[in-house]
Amino acid sequence: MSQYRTFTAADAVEYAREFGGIADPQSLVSSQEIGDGNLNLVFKIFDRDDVSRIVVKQALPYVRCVGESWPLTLDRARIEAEVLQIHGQFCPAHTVKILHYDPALAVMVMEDLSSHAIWRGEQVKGIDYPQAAAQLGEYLAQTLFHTSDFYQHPYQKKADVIRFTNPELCDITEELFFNEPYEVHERNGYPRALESLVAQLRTDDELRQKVAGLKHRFLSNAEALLHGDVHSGSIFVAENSLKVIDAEFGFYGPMGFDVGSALGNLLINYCALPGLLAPREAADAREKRLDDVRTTWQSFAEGFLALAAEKTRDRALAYPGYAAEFLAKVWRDTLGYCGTELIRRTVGMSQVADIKTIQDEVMKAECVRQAITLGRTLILAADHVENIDALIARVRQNG
Ligand code: SR1
Ligand code: MG
Repeated sequence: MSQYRTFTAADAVEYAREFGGIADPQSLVSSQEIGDGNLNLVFKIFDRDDVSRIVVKQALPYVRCVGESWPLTLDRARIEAEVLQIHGQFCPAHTVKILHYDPALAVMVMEDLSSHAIWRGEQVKGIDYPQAAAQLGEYLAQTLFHTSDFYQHPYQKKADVIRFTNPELCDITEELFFNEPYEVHERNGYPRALESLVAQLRTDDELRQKVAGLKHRFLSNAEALLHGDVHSGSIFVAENSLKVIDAEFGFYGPMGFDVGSALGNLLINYCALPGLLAPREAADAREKRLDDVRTTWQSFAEGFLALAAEKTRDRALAYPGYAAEFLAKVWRDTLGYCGTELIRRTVGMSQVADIKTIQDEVMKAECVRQAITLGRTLILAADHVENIDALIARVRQNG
């Protein structure tokens, strides 16, 4: 077992040579630290021709975007690598390939995705990837079905619930999604012009009760091995390709959390587009984003039902009609978690480029207002929005 130390650029090259599985390891000569997320170091490793060949990612023992005052478990690297390996087993086409990992160093080596771009950045620029939503729905269906009680042996499922118990990372989500946006909190950040709207969230009893229910289900519904942080910044896209990365928030939780997080990020982009693009381009891009929302859900739902019909192993859960009934519960959760993602990304700590890139402060406040009101509507109306058409209609009504 190696002892933990924080990697330098040279360490990362050395490590990639040893564990990258490259035929000519000595051709790897340099690296660049490119991590722009909140938590980790990420090194791209280059060969002599300056071609990026492989990625080395290391967890730091604290939250990178805050500093050493917020310590964080290194075990998240094990969770990330093992979740991605399991998701890769069930959905290899859309899961980044983990080539090697070392729990003691909290390091993993993974395939280079330089031929791809981060989906969020592309959405901010108004660049469309018509196949991405169907592929994301496929990833969600495959990973969530195959790790659930529909498919897993009950002993294996229970062992995996223990193996993927992830208290520190779940605690971040529990605070950032379900508590802080509904309190006065030093980590919150939103346009001052929206103070009264945000203050109303704190005193809205019906909303707070719904959020309590969503948090309770997040805490206790061990339905499937979630990615735990499915947002457009954790998804690489290229022409006809989509790869999900960054599963350190993985744990056994409610399926609707992953699906709702995915839809919530698409809808944040929808709300932000008028602040990012000229009016005609923004209108076109908004329609495409709504298509993405529809396609992601449909691809997930159809994929899940097809897998359930064909591959359910549990005799009781295989009873005709049960999978569809369960999917209706996932839909209601999806709407609720989608709403909490919209609110936590605009009121809470984890702001996103879709909003941050908007230059005009008045426009930014208007886009954030839309995201907050849409989030609130979805949380409150989750039990009454019957299907994807009704969701799209609600989004349009919101503005
Ligand atoms: C302190 S971590 C803040 C956020 O960044 C991650 O990507 C997760 O979304 C988390 O909520
Ligand atoms: Mg991440």
